[in-house]
Amino acid sequence: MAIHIPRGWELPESAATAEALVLNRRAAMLGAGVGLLAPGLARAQGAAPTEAAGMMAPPINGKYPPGRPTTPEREATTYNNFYEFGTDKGIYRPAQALPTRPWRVKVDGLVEAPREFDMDDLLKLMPLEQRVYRHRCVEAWSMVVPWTGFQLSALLAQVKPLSRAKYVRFESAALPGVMPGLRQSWYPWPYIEGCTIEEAANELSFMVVGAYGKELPKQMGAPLRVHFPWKYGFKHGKSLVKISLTDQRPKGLWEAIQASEYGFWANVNPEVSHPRWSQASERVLGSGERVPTLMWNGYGEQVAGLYTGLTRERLFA
Ligand SMILES: Nc1nc2c(c(=O)[nH]1)N[C@H]1C(S)=C(S)[C@@H](COP(=O)(O)O)O[C@H]1N2
Ligand SMILES: [Mo]
Repeated sequence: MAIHIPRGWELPESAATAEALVLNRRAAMLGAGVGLLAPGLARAQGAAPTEAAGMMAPPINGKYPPGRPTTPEREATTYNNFYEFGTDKGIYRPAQALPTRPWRVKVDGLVEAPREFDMDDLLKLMPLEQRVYRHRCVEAWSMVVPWTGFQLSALLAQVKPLSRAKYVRFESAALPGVMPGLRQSWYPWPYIEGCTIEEAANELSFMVVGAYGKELPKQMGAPLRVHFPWKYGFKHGKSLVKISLTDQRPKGLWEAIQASEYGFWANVNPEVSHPRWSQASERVLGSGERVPTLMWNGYGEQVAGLYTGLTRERLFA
C-alpha cells in the first residue's frame, strides 16, 4: 500500500494545526520505514493506517469558500446530534460502539441498476474531494467543517435513476444492540430523511465519508452521511444503509413527530422563525460568538434557482 504524503497545495485546512503537521511527519517516517516492518507488527503498534484512512485528505475544492474560520475539531466532534445514541450533545462516547466495517449501503428503488455497495469499494469508485461547508442546525448553532466525500450526483449516476423518480429517501442504520436511543420507542425509527431529485442532483449535495482529513468520526455519522449545506442539519441523515429513489415524498423522522416545526424542505432562512425561537442569528461552535444567519445559509448562488415557482410549499421550516 502506498502512503500518500500530501504536497503543499493539497493540504487540508486542518493541516495548518500542529496536530496535523505531526501526523504528516509521522506518515512520512512511516513511509520511509515501512519496508523494514512486518505488516502485522506495524499494525500491532498502531502505526499502519487503514486503507480508507489513507484516502481522507484529497484536495480541497476551492469553489465553496466558507467565509468563516474552521471550527476546532474538538468542538465539532464533541457536540453532536445523533438521537440513536441519546438525546444529549455528548453522544460521542456511546457512539464509539457503532461497528462501521464491514458496511454495506443499498441504492435502490426507481433506478435502472439497483446496487448494494461495500463501503470500501464505494470509496475507491467515487471521486473524493474535500469541501469546507457551513453547517446550520435548526437549534440555531453552527459550525464550519472540512468534509471529505463525493457529490451525491456521482453516486446516483451509478444506478441510473428512472424518469419516474422524483425523490431520494435516506435511511440510517438502526442497530438495537449498540444504539441505546432506539429504546425510546416513541421515536419512529429508523431515522429517515429525504429530498427531491433536483436537490439531489445539485452540485452542493455531498456524501460525506470523512472530516478534518480523517475518517468520519462515528458520532458524525460514519461511515457515510449526507450534507445539504443550505438546509437545516436534521436533513443530513447519518450512518446511511439505504438510499432509495421514489415517487413518494419521504416523511422524515422529525416531520413524522412534529410536522409544524420540522418540514420536508427545511431550507435555512433567517426571516422565518421556528415556532419556538428566532432563526435570525446563530451561535458559532467553538468561539460562542453570535453571527447573523444567511439566506440559504449563504448558498443562494447554487440553490435559489431550485425553488422558483414552488410558491405553495413551506420552503423554510
Ligand atoms: N441518523 C441521524 N442523523 C442525524 C441526526 C440524528 O439524530 N440521527 N441528527 C441530525 C441533526 S439535528 C444535525 S444538526 C446533524 C448533526 O451533525 P453533527 O453531529 O455532525 O454536527 O445530524 C443530523 N443527522
Ligand atoms: Mo440539528
